Amino acid sequence: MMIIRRLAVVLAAVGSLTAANAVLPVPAHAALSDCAPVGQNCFWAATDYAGTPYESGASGWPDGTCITLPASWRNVASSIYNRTAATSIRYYSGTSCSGTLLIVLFPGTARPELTGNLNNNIDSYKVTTFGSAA
Ligand SMILES: [Ca+2]
Repeated sequence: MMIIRRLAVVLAAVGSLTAANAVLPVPAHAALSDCAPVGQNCFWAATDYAGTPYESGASGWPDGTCITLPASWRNVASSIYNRTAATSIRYYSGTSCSGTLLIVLFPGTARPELTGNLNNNIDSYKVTTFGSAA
């Protein structure tokens, strides 16, 4: 009986530790740094940059270069990050930059939560030197 009581006390302590951990604030955008190195265009399947990003090249490519995501990353992204210093990125709903232009991210900008027709819809993207009309 004593053992059961002690076990109950231990379990209660563990439970309160778990509860305490659960209420700790999660730093906002902590996982943006997972998109590395600088110059990448990153995609996460979850919102708030949670999990492992898919990293794809972006900076230094000729204006208008279009990249179709690998099949396993099409219609998947729920958060994105343009981690470049001077490249705008246009995201499209279809492969080969077809379909709808969903969103444009300027250099160094990100979206923690894609909503509406942006969510789970990106198939390809096009890079443009920031400020270029291309
Ligand atoms: Ca799509």
